[in-house]
Amino acid sequence: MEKKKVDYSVYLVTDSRPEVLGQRDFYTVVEAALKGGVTCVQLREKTGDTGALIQTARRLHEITQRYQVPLLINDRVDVALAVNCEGVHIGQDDMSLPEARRLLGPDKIIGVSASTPDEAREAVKGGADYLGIGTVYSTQTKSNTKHILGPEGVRDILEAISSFPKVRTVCIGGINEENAQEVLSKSATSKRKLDGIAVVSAVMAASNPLDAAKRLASLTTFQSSKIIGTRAMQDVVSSVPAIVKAVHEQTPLSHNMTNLVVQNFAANIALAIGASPIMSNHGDEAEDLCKHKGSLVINMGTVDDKALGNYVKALKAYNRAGVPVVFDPVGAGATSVRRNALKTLLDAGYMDVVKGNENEIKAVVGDSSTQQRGVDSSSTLTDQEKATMVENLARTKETIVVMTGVSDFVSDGTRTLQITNGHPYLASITGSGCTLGTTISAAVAVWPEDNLAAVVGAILHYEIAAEIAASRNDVRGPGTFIPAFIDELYNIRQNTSKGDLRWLQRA
Ligand code: 3NM
Ligand code: MG
Repeated sequence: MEKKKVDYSVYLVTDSRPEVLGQRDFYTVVEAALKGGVTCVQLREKTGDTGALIQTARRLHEITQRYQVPLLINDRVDVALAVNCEGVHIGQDDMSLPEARRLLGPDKIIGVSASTPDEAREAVKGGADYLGIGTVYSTQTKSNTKHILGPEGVRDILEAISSFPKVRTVCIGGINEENAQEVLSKSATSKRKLDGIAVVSAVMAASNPLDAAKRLASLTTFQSSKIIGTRAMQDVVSSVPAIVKAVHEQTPLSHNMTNLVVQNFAANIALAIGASPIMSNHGDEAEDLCKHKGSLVINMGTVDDKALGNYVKALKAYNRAGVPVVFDPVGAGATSVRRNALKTLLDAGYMDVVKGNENEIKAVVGDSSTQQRGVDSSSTLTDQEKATMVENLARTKETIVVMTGVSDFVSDGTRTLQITNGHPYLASITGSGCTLGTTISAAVAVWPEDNLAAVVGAILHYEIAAEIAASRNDVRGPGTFIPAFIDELYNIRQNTSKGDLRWLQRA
């Protein structure tokens, strides 16, 4: 069993005391939990003779091995050595980490309890394989618990170890089916989330340990991000016609500080959806422009020092006026110039919407694991990872985050949606990402009551227009697609204002 590959998602800590176990057989309960989907077992016995403990550990190890699940022994390095199981878990008052490591060698798993950021950092620096972070909620199971951390306290600890990506983490203390998902999502930072939950009573005291383990396993596979259900999606989509119509009727100003490549195209797209475009790159003009009903798009696609100064000026003016800003960090991870521009802009003010492709959003998160070649998009993340990333970023920046791609992911930190509309031609023309930013800017300008719905409305208007255009007989490729796309953006807006919503059936 390779220790790097251990799954910590549902970590069972055993307890054989009658007040937890009742009349039931210890081994039967643990085996039921393994059948239900427990991924890691810790034998925790605080009393009893060493000989008996070794016997229990040996018998338990035979069971866990059948399920290919690691067995760790609480506190007792000697017992772990005697039965040659996968490792130990040590508390702050137990044998020290260096001593345990010396006895067990590099291949055994050593987990350490941490209840403060300092304890966590020290354990990680000392080579702990995972941390048991607790106590999350008050619990009857352990008497000498220290701080009650809550999800926020767990989050502070995850934050403290954010520069140590290899150490795994579980939380412990009062975790059950009701609060597991909340703890996982509220403790997550943009850089990392818990690898699992550790429970005693939620499984050991459950009337049906197999089902209890199964339900916990199903909660943790979704981890922190849950793509919202159809019901909530319908609620968001139900306001889309009103949003498209509001742009048409209110003609919001879409102030674009955008790159040289797409200025003309973006202005045409803005006109097609019913917005009023102004392409102004002079920072001092923002002071006047932000007085109108509208919003600002900052697109750093052809950034230079002068442009950056202008973006900062405009961002501050719009922030002062409380008027929305849409940020498009084009090519953000590609060069050091762009990474610096990104940092300058993020530090300079607040963005209501951050929209980018996978590499750009990774750059905003601060993940430099993939070097972006240019402004084109590529993908290494699964849908679930994308959903988690946008949700975490949206929550920490208190903004709406859009990650575009074959599927788009949109989140406000609580509601996370996947949108699968669009057409491959959008990837074959220049400026399709940039002009989506323009479309979003018009929608957020007219729909302050729900920025997430505004962004979803803009994406659906834009991507469904692309689908309809691409299916037209006169469209034979990306070139003929462009004018047809502008037509269909215009047609959707006109139809919606007349109450014809057939286009939205494609959502
Ligand atoms: N360690 P339950 S809390 C074994 O805070 C243990 O380090 C804790 O039991 C810590 O899941 C705890 O029944 C008991 O609340 C957790
Ligand atoms: Mg201990």
